[in-house]
Amino acid sequence: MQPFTTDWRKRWFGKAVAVAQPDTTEDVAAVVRWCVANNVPIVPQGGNTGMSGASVPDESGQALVLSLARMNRVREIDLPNNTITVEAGCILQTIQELAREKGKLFPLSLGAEGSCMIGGNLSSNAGGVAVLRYGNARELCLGLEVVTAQGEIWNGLRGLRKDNTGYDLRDLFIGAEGTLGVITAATLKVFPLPAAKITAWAAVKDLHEGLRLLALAQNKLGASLTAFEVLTPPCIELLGEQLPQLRWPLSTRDTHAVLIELSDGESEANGRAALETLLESAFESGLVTDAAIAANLTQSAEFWSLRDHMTEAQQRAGKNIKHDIAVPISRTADFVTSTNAEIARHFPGVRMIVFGHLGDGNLHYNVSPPKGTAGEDFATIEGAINRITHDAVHAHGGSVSAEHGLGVLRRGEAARYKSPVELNMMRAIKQALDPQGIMNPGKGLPL
Ligand code: FAD
Ligand code: 2HG
Ligand code: ZN
Repeated sequence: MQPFTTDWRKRWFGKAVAVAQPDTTEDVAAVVRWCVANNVPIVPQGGNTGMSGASVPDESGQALVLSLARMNRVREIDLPNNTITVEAGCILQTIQELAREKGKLFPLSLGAEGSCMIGGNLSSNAGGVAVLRYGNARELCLGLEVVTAQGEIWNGLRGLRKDNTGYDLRDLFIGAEGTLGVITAATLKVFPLPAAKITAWAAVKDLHEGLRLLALAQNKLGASLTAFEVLTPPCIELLGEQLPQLRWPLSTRDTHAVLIELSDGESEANGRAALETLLESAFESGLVTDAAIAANLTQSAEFWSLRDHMTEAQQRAGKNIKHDIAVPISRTADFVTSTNAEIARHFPGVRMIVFGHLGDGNLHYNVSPPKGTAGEDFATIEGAINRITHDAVHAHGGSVSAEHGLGVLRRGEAARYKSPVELNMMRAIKQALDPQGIMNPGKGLPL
């Protein structure tokens, strides 16, 4: 059972009464009805790659893990409707490949795509690196099939882009972290496959300049701009230390670096010309000090690999404190400058490993121990660092959980900044849909 009771970060070690792996919706419903009758809490689980401890049971050993891994069939491909309907246990990468085989793009893309599952992506409303252009998991889903907390089956697998027939139940289950019901299948949007994707790294002086480059890129590239990711200088230093085999393509490591990806519907040449024009203009105005455009797909994969290895580089450097924050894009640079200074004042020497989805205003505002130490004292300072960070996020009009969900990690922090009105409405929803409190207790907002 151990792989089902321990999370990906090896931070939470739970116990379960059993692990169930049903392979049909009817069997999921039967398992849920058995849990209702016997008052056994249910922890739905997909790929178990979540970062907030939402997908594993607590230490009581009373909950049942409901793994959707065996529900991995493709139900329908409707190309004229630009939709595919798949079961919750389909691995994200398999869905991307399926879409590609059909000449389409399923754009949800994140580091765990080889093992996370679409039910988990939807339940945590995953983001990733293509949100800027295509939106997060919520925006890619048109319909759901759900087993309710009473063990009934709701077939809401509608492939409609317009449907105003009542409250949007689908959107309640998306991002609910398994606290309202079990997603068993989903109808997903697919898009035209771009003719080419071109990738570049560009060096900018600081995050303010990064934001000016984002505005320029949006103006010049419009909808072709698909990713705009940032690494701050300590991230690049950390990559060099921990993963020296990864080649850094810019002349200096002492820089902020932006990874830009452009998708072109027409041709490689067209896309390349557009990206070159953007970078030329950024050079001329002094915005960009150095840049490298990937010459081919292999090099593009190398560029992405640097970005994708940030989590691993941090793991190798010892204990770390993660913050998955969002602020309005316009306020990201101010937030980082002032909060870095505040943390440095209280905890001199800690390394601010700030990176992520600048184009969405979502940064992984992570903290690693001072160079040469392994962060033995991190458990004792985590609360104080969280307080500084999340108070600053709140003061900047932001969110303490942008894409990783609340799980057990952020439930208290999120509740701290919610108004009683908002919490009461959410409490009413939880009570209406899961009156017995059987679905993933102890995860998400404490309602
Ligand atoms: P799990 O971890 O199994 O579950 C996540 C939540 O969903 C839990 O609350 C669980 O109870 C619930 N759940 C799972 N399946 C169901 C279901 N069928 N019905 C109801 N509830 C369900 N996340 C991002 O958003 N963006 C990133 O860029 C990103 N990068 C990552 C990189 C790495 C290397 C790793 C390890 C993780 C990353 N993540 C990222 C976090 C994580 O991969 C995603 O949140 C992913 O969407 C979780 O999917 P999963 O199948 O592993 O879900
Ligand atoms: C990413 O964007 C993921 O790479 C993981 O969301 C972030 O490791 C992290 O903190
Ligand atoms: Zn992320």
